[in-house]
Parts: sequence; structure tokens; C-alpha cells
Amino acid sequence: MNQGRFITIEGTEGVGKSTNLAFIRQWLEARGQRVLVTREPGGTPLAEDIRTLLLSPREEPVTPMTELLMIFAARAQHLEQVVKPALARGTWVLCDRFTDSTYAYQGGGRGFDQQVIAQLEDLVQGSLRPDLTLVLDIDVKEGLSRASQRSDPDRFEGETLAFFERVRAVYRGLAERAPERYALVDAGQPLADVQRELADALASLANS
Ligand code: T5A
Repeated sequence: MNQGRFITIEGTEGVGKSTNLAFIRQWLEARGQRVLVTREPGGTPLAEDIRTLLLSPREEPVTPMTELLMIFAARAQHLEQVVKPALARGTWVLCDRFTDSTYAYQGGGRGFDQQVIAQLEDLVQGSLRPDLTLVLDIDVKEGLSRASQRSDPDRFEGETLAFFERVRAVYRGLAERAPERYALVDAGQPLADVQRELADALASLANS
């Protein structure tokens, strides 16, 4: 049986990841693929518990190292329990955020050494990397305004504008350095145009 393909969707707050997940799933299913939609942090009961701990606003400061290790702990569980078994049975996995979020938020946002993140990535993932990463890119203020209309801020959404500008810059840098793996999509466009660009990127992967 062929191995499934691993697709991740990324971007700053309120960029439209959740909105576009259903579209991507339908696009793939219409072309005969079995699709599993999942998310990080989360995707298993234990990893979802870690997500709740990570996202809940709290008085006690969370050290950057604690945050980083919690994210990779959730990822280790998610990969072994959900992602790898699905890929092995030929299912395509569509994941809302993955390790590029760690480079962007913990690396760019918190200022964590990217080399330390790379070491943890190798340790937890081995050679597993996404086949395609869709990076939705939007003006930070516009994304935060979209997100604020939808729900109360989580622990990350309380960060400064400068934090999210650094997050965005890391995403754009990753996408620009490796265009064969990343598709950088202007998420400030009307939804139909965003989805046309997403479909183009999916078609390239499906035909490769
Ligand atoms: N995190 C995560 C890390 O720090 N490190 C890591 O390694 C990982 C994996 C997770 C948090 O965890 C952090 C980053 C995050 O802060 P999350 O819920 O996954 O949180 O991420 P959020 O960005 O908070 O997700 P949101 O649900 O807020 O944003 P979405 O899913 O990007 O946005 P969405 O689809 O809900 O859209 C927001 C609004 O915009 C509208 C939608 O209708 C919706 O109302 N919209 C559009 N409006 C106009 N035009 C368009 N093109 C539109 N697209 C969407």
C-alpha cells in the first residue's frame, strides 16, 4: 500500500486555517483520497490535555523551555498514536499547525534558539517532515481582528503585535527558502481566491 501524504496548514492568528480545512479535505476526498484531519497541539486525548494546559491563560509565568517541551511532548504522542499509523495505511493526513508553528512562535515569537528546536524536531520526528505546508499569510493586525471576533483570547493571543510580526517573518522566511515544500498564500484575499491558490498547491502535490 502507498504511504499517505502529510499536509500541514500554518499561519498567524485568525489567518483562516480552520475555515480552509474543510475545503482542503473536500478537495482531496473528491479526488479519491482518504483524509484524516487533525491538529497541534492536540490530536489525541493526552495531547489535547496538554493543549488545554498550553493555551489557558494563567498567572504563573510559563518558561519558554517548559512551553517548548510541552509542545514536543504533545507532538510525540500525536505522531505515534495518530499521524504515523494513518500515513502507513495510506491515509492522507491534514494537520492544523505542526513544527513550523514551533519555529515561528517559540523560535521567532519567544526568541528560542532555532538550533534547539531543530534538535528536538530530529529527536521526536526522526526523518518525518510534511510533504506540503500551506502557509496562510496576512497582515498581523487584520488576522488578530478576525480572531478576536470569534472567541476570547487564549494565552498566545494576548501577546504583543511585535511578537506576531516576528512569528509572521519566520513563516515567510521558511516559505521563501524552500518553495518546493511550502506554498505561501495571501490570506487577505477573498476566500474564493485563497481557495483557488490552495487548490493549485494541492494539485501540484497530487500530481507529483
Ligand atoms: N502554537 C501551536 C505554538 O506556539 N507552537 C506550536 O508548535 C503549535 C503547534 C494554537 C496556538 O498554539 C500556538 C499557536 C497558536 O496560538 P490555534 O487554535 O491552532 O491555536 O491557532 P489560532 O491561530 O488561534 O487559530 P484560529 O482558530 O484563531 O485561527 P484560524 O483557524 O487561522 O482562523 P479561522 O479559520 O477561525 O478564521 C478566523 C475568522 O476569519 C474569517 C473566518 O470566517 C473567521 O471568522 N475568515 C475570513 N474572512 C474574510 N476573508 C477571508 N479570506 C477569510 N478567511 C477566514
